[in-house]
Amino acid sequence: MGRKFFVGGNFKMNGTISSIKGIIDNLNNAKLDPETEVVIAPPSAYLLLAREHLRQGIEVAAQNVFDKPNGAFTGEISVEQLKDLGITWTLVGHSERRVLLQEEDSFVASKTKAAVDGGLGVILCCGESLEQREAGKTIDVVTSQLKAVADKVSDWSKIVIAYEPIWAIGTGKVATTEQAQEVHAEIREWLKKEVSPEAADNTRILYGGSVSDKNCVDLTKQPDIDGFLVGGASLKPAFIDIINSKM
Ligand code: G2H
Repeated sequence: MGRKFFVGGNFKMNGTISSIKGIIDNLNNAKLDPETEVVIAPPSAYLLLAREHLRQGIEVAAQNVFDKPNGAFTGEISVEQLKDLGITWTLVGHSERRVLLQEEDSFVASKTKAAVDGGLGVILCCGESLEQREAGKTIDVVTSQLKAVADKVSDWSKIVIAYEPIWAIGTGKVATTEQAQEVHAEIREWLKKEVSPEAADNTRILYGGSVSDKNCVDLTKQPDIDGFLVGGASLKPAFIDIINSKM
């Protein structure tokens, strides 16, 4: 079976009750490609609202989760609490958290393990800075971020990888289709060697970083690009066109 195309919308710290309801109404009323899996990730305060208003068949993701089951962890949300809200996915390791909140690879891996063990799907983000790319370290950086997870997690069936070069995030500077494909192919090769041939065949690898309705169609034609993690454009009506970019 082929890998099902996957489009995630990462709202980041954007939106209000009214604007998020508007995005959801738009999704509920749109004709979406049935061959594409769609997941939206609103800020945590709006997860329940999103789940309650969104039609069945579109899933909701948290933007983050904690690696402990419960207790004195002010400000954090557990896997069980997300499941209690009907949330089936979580993002983990977004570069904005890795950079701004100094989340280390081992912490990202620990959260991935907690989420997978608890039965959540994980959109595991990885990617290099411009400085690392220019130093020729892209593959080393990305594979070491992934290796930290592989050291703790052996079942990758609930993990979707999102390759998001930091220099392309929110900058309007999208990676070229060749740059993205090259890294995606290397990630798949790494999965084959370090996890399993089955994980290499089945794991979806998304591209993220300034994806828009203008650049998405070319990216879909690359053999190792299995979907997108969309930030800014997921807040706009163009998100529907990105979801339907394979049609
Ligand atoms: C990368 C992406 C979504 P944007 O962060 O995760 O955001 O599409 O705004 O670059």
